[in-house]
Amino acid sequence: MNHDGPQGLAVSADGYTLVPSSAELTPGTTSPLAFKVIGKDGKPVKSYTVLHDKELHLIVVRRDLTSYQHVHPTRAASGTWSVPLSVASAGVYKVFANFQPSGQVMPMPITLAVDLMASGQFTATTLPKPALTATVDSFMVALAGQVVVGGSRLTFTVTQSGKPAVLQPYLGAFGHLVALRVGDLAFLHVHPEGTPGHEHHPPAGGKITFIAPVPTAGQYRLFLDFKSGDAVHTVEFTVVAPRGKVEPPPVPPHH
Ligand SMILES: [Cu+2]
Repeated sequence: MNHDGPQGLAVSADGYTLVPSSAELTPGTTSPLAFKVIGKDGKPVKSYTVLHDKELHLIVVRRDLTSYQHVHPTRAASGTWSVPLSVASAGVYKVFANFQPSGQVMPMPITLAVDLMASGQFTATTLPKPALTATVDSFMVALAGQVVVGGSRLTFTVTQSGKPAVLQPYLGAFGHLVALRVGDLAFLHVHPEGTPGHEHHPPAGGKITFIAPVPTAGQYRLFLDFKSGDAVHTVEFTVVAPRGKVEPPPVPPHH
């Protein structure tokens, strides 16, 4: 599997399978979501490498790219993960588990995903148009940098009442960015610029920069988690990676 490309399109990959204990969610209630990651030996995986302070990151989003949640389940000794989860409305929810099992030949994070169904009247939300600013809670966030195929340098500037926001470290970084491709919800693991673990000082001017390796032209929905005022906030952007702006690298001649 090409780990640089999009992930999260399969429930089973690289010998690992995501197995939820139920395929259903009940809208309007908080109930435990339980699941296992089954390994190559057919048993639940019990040994993980910590990524961004956690053994496993769980992203939940409705298929129309609304209702985004990024939560951290706890693991029982048996290998079963669980997290209290509440979804407000009916619809099909895609659940991504992002983790790195210990002992892989080539240690790489893996993202598996499964659809869970919340029964009831479903009204799809239209994706917001591309925009370079977005608001969440009392924050305004401006996005600078063009999303391009191959690699994009994106800088988010977080302000509050017109002044740079005071950002606090959250899970070993000052921001966490997930990009989902519109159409198939392919999951892009986006790394913050700089060396993780060395970001001890808040970034100047409320700025957070990421390198986003967008694999194809098309629309993406970006979800940026940041911490300020002792609370985690998630701001969302629709962006377009244009076609043909960046030439693919030349194919080396064969001898
Ligand atoms: Cu996480």
